[in-house]
Amino acid sequence: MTQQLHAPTADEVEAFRETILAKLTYSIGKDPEHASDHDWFEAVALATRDRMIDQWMDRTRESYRQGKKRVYYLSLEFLIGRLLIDSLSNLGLLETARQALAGINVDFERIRLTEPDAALGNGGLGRLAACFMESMATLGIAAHGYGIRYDHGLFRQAIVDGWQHEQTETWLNFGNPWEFERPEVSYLIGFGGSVMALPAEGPGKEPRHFWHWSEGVRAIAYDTPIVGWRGASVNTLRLWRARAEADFHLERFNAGDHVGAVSEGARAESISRVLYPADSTEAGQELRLRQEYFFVAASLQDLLRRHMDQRGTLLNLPEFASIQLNDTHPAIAVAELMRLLVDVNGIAWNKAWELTVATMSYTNHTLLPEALETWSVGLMERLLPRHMQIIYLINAHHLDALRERGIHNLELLRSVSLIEESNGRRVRMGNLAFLGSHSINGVSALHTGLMRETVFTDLHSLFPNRISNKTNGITFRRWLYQSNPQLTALLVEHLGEELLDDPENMLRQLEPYAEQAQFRARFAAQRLENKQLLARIIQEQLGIEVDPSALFDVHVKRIHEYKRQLLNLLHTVALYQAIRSDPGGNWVPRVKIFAGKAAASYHTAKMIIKLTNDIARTINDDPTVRGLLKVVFLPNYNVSLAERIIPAADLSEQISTAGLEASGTSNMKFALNGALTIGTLDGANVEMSEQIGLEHMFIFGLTAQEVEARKQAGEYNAEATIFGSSRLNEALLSIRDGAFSADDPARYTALIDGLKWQDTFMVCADFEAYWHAQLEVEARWRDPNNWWRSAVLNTARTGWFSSDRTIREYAEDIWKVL
Ligand code: 26V
Repeated sequence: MTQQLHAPTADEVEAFRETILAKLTYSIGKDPEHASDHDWFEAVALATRDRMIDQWMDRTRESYRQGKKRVYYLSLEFLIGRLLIDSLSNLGLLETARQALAGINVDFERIRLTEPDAALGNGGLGRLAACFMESMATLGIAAHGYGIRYDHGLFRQAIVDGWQHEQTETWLNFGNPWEFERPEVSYLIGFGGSVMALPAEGPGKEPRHFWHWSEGVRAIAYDTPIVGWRGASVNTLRLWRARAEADFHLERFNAGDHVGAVSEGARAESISRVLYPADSTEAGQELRLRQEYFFVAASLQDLLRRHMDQRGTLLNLPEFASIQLNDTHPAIAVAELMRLLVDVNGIAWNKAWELTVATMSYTNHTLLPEALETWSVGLMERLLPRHMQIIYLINAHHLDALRERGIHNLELLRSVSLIEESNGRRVRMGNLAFLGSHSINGVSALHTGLMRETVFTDLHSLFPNRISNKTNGITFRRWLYQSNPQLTALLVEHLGEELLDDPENMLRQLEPYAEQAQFRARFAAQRLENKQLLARIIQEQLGIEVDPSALFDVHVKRIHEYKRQLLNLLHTVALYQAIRSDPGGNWVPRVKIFAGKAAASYHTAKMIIKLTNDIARTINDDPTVRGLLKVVFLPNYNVSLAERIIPAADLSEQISTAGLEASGTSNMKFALNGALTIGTLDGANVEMSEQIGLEHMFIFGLTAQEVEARKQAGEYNAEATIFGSSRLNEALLSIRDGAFSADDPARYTALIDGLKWQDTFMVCADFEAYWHAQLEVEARWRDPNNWWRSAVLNTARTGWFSSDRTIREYAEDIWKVL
C-alpha cells in the first residue's frame, strides 16, 4: 500500500491510534485484550468515518450556501465492495492506520479482510454506480446516490460437486460501521387503493386527483458518506429500508387479527429484504415493482423537500436538480414526479411535464430483449392506480402531439407508444424513461449506435437530439491504487506522485518506458508477485497448484450465454486434445481462470458452471497434460475477489457476441493493470482498440454488423461450420459424448445440441477465429519483449477510461453542473 504521499508523523499516528482505541472501548465496548479481528475492523472504520465527517458537513454546508445544482443518481444497485481501504486511501490515512495498529500489535492485513463486501448489485451496472459515486466525490460534484438498503445482497455462491448453490448473503450480521441510521428522515409510501377525481374548479383549471392508497410502508434513510480522492469532498449514498408502519398494523393487532397484522408487517418489510439476483433475465414479479416504486417515491419526496427548503418553489427545479435514472429500474420516477407536481403541488399538467423532462435523464445499459422492462397494465392498476392514469395521460399527450406534427403512420405510433398491445397490455418502461427525459445515453459508442438503430429507432427519429453516448469508465483509485499497490508504486517511481492526481493524462508518459528492457522487467516482476498471491488463493480455495509463471488466462464476469464462456471452454477442450495428441509439443503453459455467478433461475448458465468444473477436474487430473494446462473455477466472484484476480491476469477474455455487451467495464480494469485483451469488437472494446492500438490486443470474430447480417439472411448454418473445423467438431463431440461427465454421460447433450442447431450467440461461427487469435496470444507470450511492451502500453493508454472522464461528460453535457 503506497498512496500516502508523505510519511505520517509520530503525532499523527499516535492521534489516530488513540481514536481507534477510544472507539474500541466506548463504541464497541471491548477491551483490546479481548477484541476480535472484527472488533478491530469496526474500531478502525469508526475512526476513519470520524475523519470524513467534518469534511462531509463542511461540504454540505458549502454547497447549500453556494446554491449549487445537485445530481441525484437513482439506482436499484450499488455494488460497493469493501470501504475501509477505499476510505483510508482517499483520506491519505492508509499508512497512518497501518502504523497505528502495528504499534499495538494488530495485523492490519488481517483485520481488513474481515470487512464484508457490500454486494448490493448484480454486476456491471451496480459496480458502475459505485465507481460513479466515487468519481463524483472526487470531482466535487454535489451528488446523492439513492437506492435500497437490502438486508441481503447478491447471494453467496458455493460450488458443491461442480454445481452452483446459492446461499443467503448476510453482510449486516455484525452491523455496518459506515452508515448512519436516520430515523427522522422517513417517508410513508403508499400502494394500492383508488383514485378520486374532483372536477375542475373553473375555466382553465384542471381536475384534481386524490390517491387514497390502502397500504402504507415506511421508508427509513441510512446514509453512507462517500469520500473522494484526497478527501476532496464527501457525498452521501442514501439507502432506504422498508419498515412496517406501526400504527397501521397495531389497529389490526388490537382488533384480534394477530396473524394478519404480522404478515402485513412482514409483507411491508420484505420490500428491502433482498436484491433481485437476476441480471438481464426477466423479473416480472410484483415485489420487484414494489421495490422500484418504494425507493423512487422516497427519493423524490426527499429531494423535493430539500429543494423546497432551499428555494421555496418547485418551478425552478431543473435549475437546481438533475435526476439520473440508472437503467429503467427507477423509470416510474417519471410518473411519480408528475404526480407530486400536479396532484400534490397543484402545478398545471403542461408545466409539470416541462419540469419533469428538464430534470430527468436516463441511461440505457442493455439491448437484450429479455431485460427490457415492461409491467402489465393490470398489475400497475392494482399497485399504482394513479400512476397508471398518469402514464395513460402522458401517452395521450405524446400521441396527440405526434398527430399534430402530421405523423399518422400507425406502425410508428404503435412502436413509440408507452403501452404495448401485442401480448396483453403492458407498460414499456424504456419508452417511459425516454419520453420523460431530456437526455438518453448509451454506455459505449457501439451500444449507443445500436440504441439509435434498434430498440429506440422510432423514438430517436422523433427526438433526434436526445440520445448521446457516454462511454463507461472505472475509478482508478480502487482498480489501480488500491488493488495493485505494487504497480502503482512502480508508476509513481517513474512518473512522480502527480500521477495519482491526474492519471488520465499522465499515464501516457509511461509510453517511452515500454521500450526500456529494464522497465519491462520490473513490470513483469511485479506481475509475477501478483500472480503468486493469486496462486496462493487458488491453492487455499481449491487445493489446486498452479504455476505462477504460466500464462494466466482470465474470464470473470456474470455467466451468460452472450458473454460466451462456452466459447472459451471449447477452446480449452480443443487445446487439451491438442496437448494430448502431442504431449511433447512446445506448449505454452496456461492457467484458465474462470469465475462468475449464474442467475438462480438460468438453467443454461448453471450448466456452463458445471461444465467448467467437469472440464477442470478432467484436465487437472490428466497426467499426460503434466500441468501444461490447468483450469480453475473460483467460487463466489465479487468485488473483493476481482481486486485480487485482475492485477494477476496476463490475458483478459472479453469475447461476447458482437453487439450484445453494452460496454463492459472489467475490460478496462484488466487493461489498466497491464493485461492484454482477447476480444471481439463489442462494447467498449471498440474504444479500447482505438486508444490502445489493435496491435496490442487480440481482436477476432464477427462484427456486430456481420452478426446482424447473418441473422437477417437466416443463412447461417452451424452444422456446416462445425463440419469445416475438425477441432471444433471433436471438442463438441467429446463434451456431448460424456468425456467430461462419465458419471452422467448425457449431461451436456442438450447444451451442445443447442450450439449445433441454434447457435444463437455465434459460438461455432467464431470458434476458428478465436482459435487463431489464441495462437497469436501464444506467439506473443513466447516473445517476452513484445508481450511486456504491449502490456506496458495497455496501462499507458487506458487513462481515457477513468470514470472521472465519464462523469465529467455527464456533468457537462447532461447535468450542466461543471
Ligand atoms: C436487469 C435485470 C432484469 C430483471 C431482474 C433484475 C435485473 C437486474 C439488472 C439488470 C440490468 C442488466 C443491465 C446491465 O447490467 N448492463 C450492464 O451494464 C454495464 C454498465 O453499463 C455494462 O458495462 C455491461 O456491458 C452491461 O451488460
